[in-house]
Amino acid sequence: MNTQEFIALEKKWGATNYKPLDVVLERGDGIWVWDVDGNRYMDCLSAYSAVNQGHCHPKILQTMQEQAAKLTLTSRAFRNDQLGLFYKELCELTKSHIALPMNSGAEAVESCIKAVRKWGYKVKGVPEGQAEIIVCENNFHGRTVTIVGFSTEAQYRDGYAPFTPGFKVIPYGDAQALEDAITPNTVGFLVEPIQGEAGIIVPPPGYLKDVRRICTERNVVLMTDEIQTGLGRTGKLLAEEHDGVEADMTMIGKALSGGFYPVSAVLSNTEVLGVFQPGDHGSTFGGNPLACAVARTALRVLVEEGMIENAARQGEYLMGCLERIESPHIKEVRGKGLLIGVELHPEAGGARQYCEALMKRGLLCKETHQNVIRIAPPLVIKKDEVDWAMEQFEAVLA
Ligand code: IF1
Repeated sequence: MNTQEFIALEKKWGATNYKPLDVVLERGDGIWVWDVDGNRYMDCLSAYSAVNQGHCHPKILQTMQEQAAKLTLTSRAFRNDQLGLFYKELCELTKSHIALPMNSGAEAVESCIKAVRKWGYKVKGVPEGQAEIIVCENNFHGRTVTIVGFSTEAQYRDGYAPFTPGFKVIPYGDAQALEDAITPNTVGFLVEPIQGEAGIIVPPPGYLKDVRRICTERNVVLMTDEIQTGLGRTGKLLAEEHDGVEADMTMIGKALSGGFYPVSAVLSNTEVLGVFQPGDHGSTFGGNPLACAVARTALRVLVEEGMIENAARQGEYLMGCLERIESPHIKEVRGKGLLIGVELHPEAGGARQYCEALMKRGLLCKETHQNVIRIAPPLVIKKDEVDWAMEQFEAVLA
């Protein structure tokens, strides 16, 4: 079958909750993917930062094959020989006290919300049912009803009410707004170190440091959503490190498995996540041996193969190249490491058409909202590959 035949199948049988580019991929290797017609593309989305290690990383593949042939799922009714090692290696790498294993990013966020509410009632002494969590405008934390309930993006909320109460929205990047919004019932502040879906919005320098201070002073749990910014994407293991900040709870996902399997986790100090007693929370697949084995190798290659440092180096180089492109369409280039957004002027006619033009030149990017082209290649990209990508970008944008 060719591209059009695959597209026809999707149109005939599938829900239409996405509008993908009309490219049908069948193979990936490192930063490259190939479509069913044999065309090669550089993946500059990395599955929304889930393939930081590059497509089909051979070592993660080998682990997956070996573990899949041994034991894939036990449920948490019994123990397995991968979970304890996963906990230890993950917590030591991220300087966390304890971790909770889940599957999707949204589940990690929901788990955080449940833990911080319970901490509010059991530890902080907030009256039952009165816990408040503060979030930011233009946040993206997943697609469950509770999470879209505190989204400020109309489309993500439309038609899904009634929503979960107990959330307050403040402007992003404004520490004073956080200070002013905290009440005696505030239990947590949930924030992305860089807002991804909002269009790669980088907060003012020192924002997270200020927020850290305020949360400590007011006994509010600082919860950072690093599901997209974490695991090397911004040139640090966790983006919060750019501000020298350690959150009380951190959510990770996506690249935690290198794109091989849904694996997410909540990282925490003992005080907050320690509120969960047996039976308080759970998941059929959370902490399964296949997920843990894959995640252990995904973390190991991320560190051992210098991907984090490479993201910092190539990201800085890529940003410089983009800033030097003379184009009437480019309004702003922003980001950190290999999480980069190119905002176009509205007159440019929208980012989608540039993504389609880039696709024709062998580069896969995704627009976010109307005018921002997101550039987020796997962290294994080399300088000469950045140069090739910039040639295509320049040809399309200049
Ligand atoms: C889609 C983008 C959207 C996330 C952050 C939690 C989650 C995500 C910071 C939930 C997921 C994905 C979801 C996917 C597109 C993509 C995305 F920002 F990455 F571009 F939507 F905003 N926190 N982001 O970015 O993790 O449950 O998906 O594993 O929903 O269209 P998940």
